[in-house]
Amino acid sequence: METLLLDSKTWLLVLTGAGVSAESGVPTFRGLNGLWEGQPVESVASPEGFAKDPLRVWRFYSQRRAGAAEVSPNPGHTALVEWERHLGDRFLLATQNVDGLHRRAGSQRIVEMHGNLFTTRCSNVDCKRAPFPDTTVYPDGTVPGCKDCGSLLRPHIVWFGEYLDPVDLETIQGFAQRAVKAGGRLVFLAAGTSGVVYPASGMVDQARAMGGETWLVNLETTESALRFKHFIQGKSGEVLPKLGR
Ligand code: BJW
Repeated sequence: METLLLDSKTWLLVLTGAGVSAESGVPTFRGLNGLWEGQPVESVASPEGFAKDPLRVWRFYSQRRAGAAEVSPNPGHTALVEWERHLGDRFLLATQNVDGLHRRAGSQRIVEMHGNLFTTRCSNVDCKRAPFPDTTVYPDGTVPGCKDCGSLLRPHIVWFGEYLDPVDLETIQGFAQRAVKAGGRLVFLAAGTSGVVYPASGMVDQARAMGGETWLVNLETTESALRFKHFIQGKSGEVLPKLGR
């Protein structure tokens, strides 16, 4: 197996997806054919889905909360924590995962691009209430309300058709720009992601355009694998702990 040099010149930007949590027992998205209760995931992970049936959306997220609370980080998560300790501020983890497992493993230099399953916010954009930690598994048939304005509360998740937080995107872009400016060796590594959801799917092209080295670790060969220079096929929990040197 190829190995990835993590020396004093290396600036490592890692993108993770659902596959990294698969070995912990969290289902992937496209693995379920993008379906939940026989309906497309978009029907519960979109503003339109929430407007139409908030009870159903909270049932989906409450089930996910209950499932994620029961699982633990795996060796793939731990390997990333070790790389972060080794590289310090020359490391950044951008995750599409909302399950919180990277933080539970100990990752600190992390951007949760698609939000966090255990954070709730008010659905009223004019409400001043800030997003807040919330591990509640709401009983079926319940939709929580905002104590400040009475509007419905919603999961703090980036749904289909919603914009990612520009601060998060700037953090990621700023990291890559700092690497180039410092004359470092920019490495972009994606793990456990199908690479179909924008804007995360475009990160490999941006890294390549900036002269970065590109690596993909994935269980299956995906169409997006062609856009990476290095592709290692395997489980992230087995590959990542052996990859860095
Ligand atoms: C293993 C493994 C192991 C298994 N080891 N590997 C048409 C064209 C282009 C773009 C669009 C379009 N129509 C709409 C869009 C935009 C849309 C989009 O990209 N859609 C695509 C589906 C086409 N994107 C958006 O809407 C984003 N916002 C946006 O673009 O704003 C601008 C805009 C505004 C208005 C209109 C249009 C644009 C927001 C995206 C938010 C993503 N949200 C979700 C769901 C909510 C989160 C939640 O509830 O959890 O986030 S989608 C879902 O996919 C989830 C994931 O984070 C995301 C990525 O999936 P991921 O992580 O890659 O998982 P999988 O399952 O796809 O893949 C797992 C992989 O792991 C597989 O390859 C396995 O082989 C592998 N694997 N076990 C290693 N052990």
